[in-house]
Amino acid sequence: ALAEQVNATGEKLLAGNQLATPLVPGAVPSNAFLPISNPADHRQIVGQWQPADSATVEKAMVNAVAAQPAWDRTPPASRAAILEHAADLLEARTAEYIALCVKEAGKTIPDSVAEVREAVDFLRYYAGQLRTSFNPEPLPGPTGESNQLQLHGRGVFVCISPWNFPLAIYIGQIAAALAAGNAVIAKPAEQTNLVGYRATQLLHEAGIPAAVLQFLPGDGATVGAALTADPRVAGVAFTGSTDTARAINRALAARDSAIGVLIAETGGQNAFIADSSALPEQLVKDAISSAFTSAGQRCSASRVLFVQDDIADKVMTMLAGAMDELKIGDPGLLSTDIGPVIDADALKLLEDHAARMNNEARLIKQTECPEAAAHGTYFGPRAWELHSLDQLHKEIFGPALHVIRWKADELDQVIDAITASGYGLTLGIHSRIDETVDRIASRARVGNVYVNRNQIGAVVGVQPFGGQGLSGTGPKAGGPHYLPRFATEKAITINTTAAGGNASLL
Ligand code: UN1
Repeated sequence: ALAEQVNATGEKLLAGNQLATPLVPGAVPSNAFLPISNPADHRQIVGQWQPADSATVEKAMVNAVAAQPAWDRTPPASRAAILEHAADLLEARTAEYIALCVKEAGKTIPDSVAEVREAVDFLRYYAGQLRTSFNPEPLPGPTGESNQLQLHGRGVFVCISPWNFPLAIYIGQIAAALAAGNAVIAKPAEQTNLVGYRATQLLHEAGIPAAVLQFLPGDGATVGAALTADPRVAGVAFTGSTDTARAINRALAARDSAIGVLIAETGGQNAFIADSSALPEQLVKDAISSAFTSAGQRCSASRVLFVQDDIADKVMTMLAGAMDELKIGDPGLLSTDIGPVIDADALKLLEDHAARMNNEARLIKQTECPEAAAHGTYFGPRAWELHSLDQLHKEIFGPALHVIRWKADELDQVIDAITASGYGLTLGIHSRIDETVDRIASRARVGNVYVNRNQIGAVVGVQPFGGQGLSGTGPKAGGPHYLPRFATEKAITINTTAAGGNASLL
């Protein structure tokens, strides 16, 4: 029933020629229209979008600067109530947002359901934290003096979000930035402007003032670069590639203005380590789900499975068998396990990687795509056996798994090789030996460790998500330290004696 509802909503969407335009009060609309195509079938046009021009970027900045102080003075409980209202609206319109994620981002229905769930969770989590932790806190001090610690928005925050979680991460970043009292300018990935546009409208409907949250679609080189170079920007929340995070960091640092804050969640070269005590059936099931769910387009996904040599042949045979069972196809069908990758550029990177791997490594399995996939950007899941992690360079973003064997006395070397990659996002461990689990978990320099389960799908408030090193700056999204990073602290001290005029704070 859900699939039918989603597909009916999706058909209506396609028929309605959806349009995503900048949401910037007072801006003059441009005449440029760019098509949005369905990754599962690029002949299908889902809608159109209008990139923001430089006059619109400037207008957004002026609006945001003017609107932020009043938003910051809005009591935390009132800001929280708006975010909670947005969560209710989103839940009530789940089918519409699932359809958008399926049609614009090529996400499967289960992935899209999880996406809406996570967005709702982010709204409620930050709203809850706002209610409990953002009220002025009285501090101790000598008699005749009153001290108070307050949290305020930093000013204008820019949120730059990825296409792989077009709703959850888009809303998660914005919800935190707004909760803390900032005005927000949101620039989603170009591939998923429609989801961003509709989510922004929903937040406005819930009560966020139009100038406090503005939607600014555009490409990274023009809109993104103009925003991050602007001295009026207090901070940037970014999820995407490590290279782009570096460029943003440089742009913020180069400004002749206040030192900007960067909260970045970037890539991973995530490993899964299994020793000979692992249960092969469970290991293969968890490795498949970690490597191939969402067509492997998660920064949390498994890229390298390190398996102890005693069980390696058995695991690889089982892996090949299980990969044969994967259903690749239309993300709008509930039976589909793996949908398309996002676009032709992503597919090209994967195909180039596959060509190199076919030369340098042993192909364990290539799952074939059905004929119907010819019009979409599909990449059949693949697994190769490598002899060293050095054979992988940058993050590979798609359904590609690499297997490396290790011998009993090589465990520390395996962990050190993972650390040497520089990335530090997720790590999976499959072992029934407590000492081994402990040794790996304590030595590894990563943000999220998952033991005897899959290594994706962090739940807001349960598994705060984010990494270290090349994988990001922290703090972890959906954890207690994320929201405070969007705020600045102000301590107020008042002389309350008669000499101070008996002043007090409201
Ligand atoms: C990302 O892929 O950009 O745990 C990060 C997970 C997700 C990953 C999101 N929270 O699988």
